[in-house]
Amino acid sequence: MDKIIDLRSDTVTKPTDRMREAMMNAEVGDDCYGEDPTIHRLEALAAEKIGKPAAMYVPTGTMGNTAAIMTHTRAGDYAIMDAECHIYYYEHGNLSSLAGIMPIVMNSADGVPDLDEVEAYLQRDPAKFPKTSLICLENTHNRRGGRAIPLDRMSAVHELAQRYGVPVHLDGARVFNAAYALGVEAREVVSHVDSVMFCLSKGLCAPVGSMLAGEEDFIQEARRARKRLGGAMRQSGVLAAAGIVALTEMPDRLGEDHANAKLLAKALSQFDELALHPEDVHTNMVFVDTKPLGISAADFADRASQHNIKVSVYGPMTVRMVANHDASREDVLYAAETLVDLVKSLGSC
Ligand code: TLP
Repeated sequence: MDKIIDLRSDTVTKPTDRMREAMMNAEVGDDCYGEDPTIHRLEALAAEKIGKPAAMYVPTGTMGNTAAIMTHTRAGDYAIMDAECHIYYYEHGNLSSLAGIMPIVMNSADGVPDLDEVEAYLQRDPAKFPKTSLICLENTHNRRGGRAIPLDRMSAVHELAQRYGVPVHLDGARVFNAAYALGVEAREVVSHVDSVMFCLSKGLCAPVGSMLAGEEDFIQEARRARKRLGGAMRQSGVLAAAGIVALTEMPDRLGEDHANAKLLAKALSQFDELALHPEDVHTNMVFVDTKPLGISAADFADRASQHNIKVSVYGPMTVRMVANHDASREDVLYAAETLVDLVKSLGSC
């Protein structure tokens, strides 16, 4: 196969023809004057789809999360989150360097902090201890296997947080994948949090952009945080036009990616030593532990790339593959077959 099959992430997806066409024809204005009609349309559509009163367009998911944290908290406060969450693990300490937050990281199998542990922080006397002013969740949870967190796990955290008047922010970069896997509307997932960031530029294929959604006054304040972060843009309607196509046309096809990920996992599950269980693949991500193969993740990725398959090195001994729009069923079948041969050739399984 000549084509490069890129399974490193769903972020590698290119804009569809319909997106390119919409971008070409987008009506634009200066969004810093509030004059971009396409941005207005995207923000209204996003708010409506996600079931929150208001939404704001941001260039990246990282900026959306950072703006949310800056808006919900004050410097010196605690924010509670999972140790493997994107905000803590990948966002270059923005929560501390830009929002002045002390992260309290907790560990759990599914990425939802333990309620008793959370409550112990919420009960601390704010006169003596830093105030816990935010709890962050992630759904789907990237580093926990692309897991779709069940709604009762989210609502339990939300109910507890509400009792103490503390908001919950969701890193919902892939909230439409979560909704698809749970068989509910995205707005239902988001009904268990106060604010959400979700990405248009991952499985939904937009070239750029994410949304931050929440109450009107929260979003109004978050616009100031976005400005401080340098994310207030001018004729950004040209990008938002692709975002509108992403939101209207792409969520319903995410099931194809989930089925392709499952196919890949099923093929590799024939090797008992890999301990890869297809039922643990909830959405579009497949993780492979390369340790039983006796090679590093980088070595595995290198060997896969010799067969035109790109995978992502997710840890010294962990490889991640993400099914996405730009890798067809045929491509994934080829990748599955090739990776099975690769594993066999290593001879340790
Ligand atoms: N995730 C990327 C990498 O940064 C790891 C990927 O390939 O998965 N939240 C979650 C849960 C994410 O997975 C990501 C990107 C973000 C936020 C950040 O989005 P961007 O890249 O738009 O800042």
